[in-house]
Amino acid sequence: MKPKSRTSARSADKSTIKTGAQIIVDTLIEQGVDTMFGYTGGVVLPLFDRLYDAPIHFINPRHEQGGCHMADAYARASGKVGVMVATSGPGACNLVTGLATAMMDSVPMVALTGQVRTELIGNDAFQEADTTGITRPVTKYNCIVKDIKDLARTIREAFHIASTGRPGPVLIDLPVDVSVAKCSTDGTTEVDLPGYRVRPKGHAKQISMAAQAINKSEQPVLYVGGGVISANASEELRALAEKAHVPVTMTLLGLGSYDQNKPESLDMLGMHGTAYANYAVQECDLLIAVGARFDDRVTGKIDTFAPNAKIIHIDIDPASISKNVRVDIPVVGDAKLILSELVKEVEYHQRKEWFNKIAEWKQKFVLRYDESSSTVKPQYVITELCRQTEGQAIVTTGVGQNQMWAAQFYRFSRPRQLISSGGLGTMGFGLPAAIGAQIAKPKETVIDIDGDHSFNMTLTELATAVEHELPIKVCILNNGYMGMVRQWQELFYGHRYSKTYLKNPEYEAIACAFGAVGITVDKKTDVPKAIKKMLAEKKPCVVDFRVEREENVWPMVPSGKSLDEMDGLDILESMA
Ligand SMILES: Cc1ncc(C[n+]2csc(CCOP(=O)(O)OP(=O)(O)O)c2C)c(N)n1
Ligand SMILES: [Mg+2]
Repeated sequence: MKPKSRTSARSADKSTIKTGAQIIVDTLIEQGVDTMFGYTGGVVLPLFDRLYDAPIHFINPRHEQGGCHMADAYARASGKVGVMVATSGPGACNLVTGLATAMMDSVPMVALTGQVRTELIGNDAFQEADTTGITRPVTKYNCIVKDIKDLARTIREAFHIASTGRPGPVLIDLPVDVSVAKCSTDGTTEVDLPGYRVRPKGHAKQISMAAQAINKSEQPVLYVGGGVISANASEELRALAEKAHVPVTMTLLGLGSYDQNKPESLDMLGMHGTAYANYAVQECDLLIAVGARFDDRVTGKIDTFAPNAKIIHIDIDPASISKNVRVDIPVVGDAKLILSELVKEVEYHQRKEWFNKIAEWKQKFVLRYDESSSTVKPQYVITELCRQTEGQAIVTTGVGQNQMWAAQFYRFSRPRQLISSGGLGTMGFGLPAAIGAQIAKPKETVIDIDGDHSFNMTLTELATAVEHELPIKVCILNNGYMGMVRQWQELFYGHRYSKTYLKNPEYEAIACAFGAVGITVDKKTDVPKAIKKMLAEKKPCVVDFRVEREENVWPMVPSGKSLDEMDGLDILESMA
């Protein structure tokens, strides 16, 4: 539904005549955009002409999907809105995966797409696609601007909608005649959307009820998702966990919201989470969910999820309350504001028995791998990466085993440090995400921990990294397989590895051909020095780690099982 909008009265003296393309560029700059990603084409020529000398750092990907992931990761790393522009038809269609990725992970983005002239819409014109129709389910809001008078206001609204409430991608479709039309602008910058109101302040009574429940609880657990990171609420989370003395477990997207080196951290929960997090959730008497959405990879079998717990759910999105799991105390609003109110009302309790029990689980079920093996273990590569970067790098990932091992074996201590496609699980996200993150954070070390087949999907973006002289690092955990799918085939399909082995290229040669640095590692003893060399490189650097081919990710909650029905604990224990 299109939100209704009112703009404040125009002041005639400030008016100037501009083309639509100029209005777009000026409004982007007014919204604070200094960096954007995009790919050109026929109907966006007027806009690209205005971008020619605009004070905006422009990054051209080699494929629009890559550009969309770059804008997404730029947003995740910086906290700003990511901006992507593409042409009509094929350009717009190539954004779909990137928009769906951002939508599932609640990332603020504005995508601008060119469209054929308004009078041609519906005529099957050259490069016409029904972009708003195609992208409606993968955007928080989208619209087409058919009248230049609505242009500036619509762009402002897009930024407002993308970045407030539960953030998400917004797409604006721009017919080329609107870009070349002229109109006077009035200097108005306010956004007023009566149909779209965000209520950041939580209900005081609900907050008090939550505080009382925490004070009464003997076995509480904080279950924290990416919402805490997007709300910039990590400080408030730390204050609550420490003051009330509550252990914290995080989702994949929540990693970094709480320092994993702190004693209250239970690390990640869920399908490939730690046994101590999963047991704690199953045995807790109070589950405090913050900015998390009870995804099936987290809950396992819903009917038996946290069976003894009263549930508090703090979330900005009222639609996610009691959506998957019934909640006892909902608190709708901004996590930062609500947590800071909650901190005032909670008391410190020692909860000795609970913390003792957790300490036992933590000791017994440490995440392990076979350190005595002579082959290159993927977990060893990540452990060594974490050691040499002192746990301070920004890590992006592919999807599959590489992603789960990155989540398990790198230790995240601050928000916006792990950038991964959680909800959609988009293979090919890692490399463009590393580029977007490096552009947002030029001084930081950015490492893409990738899978061979994930990397294959968007490796053309190495050209973008080389062109912009970005010192990104790509660590391919090259097991030759679509490892995560192979793992499921091994465990649930009798070792029938149907179509999960494909021949890979020589990544070192590929990197060199693009003008990046390539390194191949097939000996365990070469891992530390290869990582050292990679970290010292100024050019983009790709390291092809030939890892153990049939290593599995443990523990694992098989699909449809309860969180405490984990496979592989015996295997982990046998490595102690
Ligand atoms: C675009 C896309 N296609 C298919 C899948 C399904 N899928 C999930 S993991 C995976 C295998 C990933 O292989 P690789 O990147 O080599 O990672 P590994 O598991 O071996 O670490 C596949 C095919 C997906 N997540 N995304
Ligand atoms: Mg693989």
